[in-house]
Amino acid sequence: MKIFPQGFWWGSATSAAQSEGSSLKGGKSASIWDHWHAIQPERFHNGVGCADASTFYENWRDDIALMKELGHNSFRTSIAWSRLIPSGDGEINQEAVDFYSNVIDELIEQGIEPFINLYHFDMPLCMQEKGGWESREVVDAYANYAKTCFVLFGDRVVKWFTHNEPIVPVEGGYLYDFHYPNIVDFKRAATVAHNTLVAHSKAVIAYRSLGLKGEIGIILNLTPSYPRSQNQADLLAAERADLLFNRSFLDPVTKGEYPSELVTLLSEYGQLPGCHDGDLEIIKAGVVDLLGVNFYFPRRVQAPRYAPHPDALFMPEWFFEPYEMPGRKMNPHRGWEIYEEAMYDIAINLKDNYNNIPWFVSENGMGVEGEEKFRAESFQIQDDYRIEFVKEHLSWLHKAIDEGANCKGYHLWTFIDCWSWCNAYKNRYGWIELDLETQARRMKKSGQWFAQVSNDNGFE
Ligand code: BGP
Repeated sequence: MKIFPQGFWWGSATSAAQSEGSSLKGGKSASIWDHWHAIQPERFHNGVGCADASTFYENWRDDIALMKELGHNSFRTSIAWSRLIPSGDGEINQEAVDFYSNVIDELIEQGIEPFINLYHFDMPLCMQEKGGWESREVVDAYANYAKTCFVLFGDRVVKWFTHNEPIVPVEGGYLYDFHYPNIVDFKRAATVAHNTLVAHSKAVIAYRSLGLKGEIGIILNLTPSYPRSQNQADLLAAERADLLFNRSFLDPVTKGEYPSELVTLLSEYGQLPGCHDGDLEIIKAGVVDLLGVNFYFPRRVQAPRYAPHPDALFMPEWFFEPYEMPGRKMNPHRGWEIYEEAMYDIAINLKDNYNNIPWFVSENGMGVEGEEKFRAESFQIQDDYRIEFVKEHLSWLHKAIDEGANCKGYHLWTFIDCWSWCNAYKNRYGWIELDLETQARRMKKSGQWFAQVSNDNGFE
């Protein structure tokens, strides 16, 4: 048996926009996702937006009962800023307070600890119209919103997270065109990243100023960068990818400052973000108590083969190129590489280079397109591939914990098949299947397996 430390967190994660639905009901204002879908539905898989998602806004009580059946002792979701404070900064929506309060109370009642995240890609449209993360007014509005959440729910919620994968809106919205506002401009992207970090730190400062008994952290997607070879040029490419995509957030939130190599690199290319006096002190105060790590697939890189075109836009890919390792193991249903050992590498990196900070796996999972083809006669989805995927990742995690890694738990992405941004319902990830027509929920084979694992606090 591989047994995990006592009190290990077993659960799953989702986010407000991806699960609640009722996206323009209950007093909620539009987020950038509602808006983008309204103006460009063709950017979404099958044209599906987040209006209904998995109807958690109506079905939360039954869904929490299912979480209990799955053996969850913890569960992460987020609060939608545009639901709680529809004008972004100002009046609180009482219906939203009641909704989140009820969800939190019911989770606690069922023995499931709520982990609450404040921002999961879902900028209120009215705040985006003021400039989104490029605007310091929006940064301050976010800090007020965060404080409001702590005051309203901080008596019961003791695990808070300021952002989920903050680099993704930077990449999607300001570099690679897969989030609204579809800007491609490195310097603006760097400003968005910097301001997000300032917003994070202001929320941490606000939380600590209230003297509540709880922990505050952030959730980062840490994607280890593996070089094609040990050649100096490949090693440098991997180092740069790591610097830009992992350490840009990981270092400030754990050590209170940007890596000096990153500052040197960006200033060399004239790409440093707009920074205000006092920002670096604010960032120093944003060191977290707890880190969530999302991991899906590794990043393999090689040294770039070509010099950038003199007129090309400055991009991270000036420093590395993706590398497809021959023989790599694939999840053919999503097109992502599977590399379970990365779990161990992440854990050991945090132990050796980040002061063994307390952390947990806040997302890991296997997306499958066309999952209905795995339905058995019994009607249940026979997702043995997902069981295998989770088991292998957990095995590497277990080994790292044995060697002293400070990992506190494992949350799958996700509890129930959910709407996922531009991919909508293309890739299914849940322990529980969602029938899009009827909204019926049905436990997959992996859900039953996970209930056993969580009950036994380990597996064979
Ligand atoms: C993560 C996000 C989640 C979720 C997941 C699956 O990076 O934090 O919000 O969307 O990716 O993504 P996809 O459906 O594109 O496979």
